[in-house]
Amino acid sequence: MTTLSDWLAAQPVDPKLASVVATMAAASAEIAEVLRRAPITGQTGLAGHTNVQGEAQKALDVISNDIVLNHIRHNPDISLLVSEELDEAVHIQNQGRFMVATDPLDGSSNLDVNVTVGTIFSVLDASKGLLQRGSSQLAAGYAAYGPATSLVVTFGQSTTVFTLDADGTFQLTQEGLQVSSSSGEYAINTARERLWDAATRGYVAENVAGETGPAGKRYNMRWVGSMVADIHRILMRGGIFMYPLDSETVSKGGRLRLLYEANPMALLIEAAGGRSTTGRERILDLVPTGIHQRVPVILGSAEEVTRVEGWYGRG
Ligand code: P6P
Repeated sequence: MTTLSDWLAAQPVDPKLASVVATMAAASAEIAEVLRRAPITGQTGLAGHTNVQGEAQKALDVISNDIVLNHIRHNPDISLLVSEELDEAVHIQNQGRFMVATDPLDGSSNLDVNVTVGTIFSVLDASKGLLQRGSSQLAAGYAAYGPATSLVVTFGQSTTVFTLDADGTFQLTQEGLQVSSSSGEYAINTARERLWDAATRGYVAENVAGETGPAGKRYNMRWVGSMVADIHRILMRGGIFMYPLDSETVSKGGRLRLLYEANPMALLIEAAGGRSTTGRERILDLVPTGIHQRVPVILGSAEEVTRVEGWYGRG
């Protein structure tokens, strides 16, 4: 087996950039350990305050953010941190070339029912400012805390999967992921159907119509309610993930955050041959307006995303 550190050493990238991925992997391994025992140690439940999104922070949101911050502070090549759990960007030190944008514990509302959650991260050149297009990302990845802890990373050209071993090292378990177009799985919160626009409604109706409908194949709907879990399934066996604009989210620009959810996931999906869009434009082309900006997110197999765009193109 190849360890993450051996694999990183063999990548044609700046070793300092590789060290940022290693830092986020080490933070994820520590978070995985905390999550595994949280019901025993009593670290579940609310932290008693809200984040910039106005969402009640769970104790583990804050703990995970602190773990990431602690690891980042020990990497001299990281100078800036943007986190869902912090209102403002944090200057770690002046010299480091890299900035990390992270959702330290995405999907944490699932923790109480022991469903997969994750840590999402994006790596950018700190000298180019906080609000860079997703296409400027130098690396992206996530840890999925499920039956196994998976670490999925890209430097933009391919998407690679590692699995956390009992000794705390990540072992290479899959290389060169390709988002399959043959899957008939779509992920969307169908309880919001009454809020959808015509494009979302039209695309989903084609899926529901199954083999005899315009899509010409049978579909299954999967919605975990944890972006990392849904995206990991799509990377591993195809499909499409949708959190589109609807009549409720339109006022905020969307539900999911651009810098530390949509952009890193879009880079991972596109590096695996998939596509990412807001419905009208490529996610990685968006120029952010703020570090906590929300956007519509539609990403997954190229064929499915293209069909969704066709519905948006109908006006
Ligand atoms: P809903 C989790 O809170 C999250 O940010 C994503 O991980 C997930 O995909 C989405 O929200 C779930 O949203 O509306 O189904 O609760």
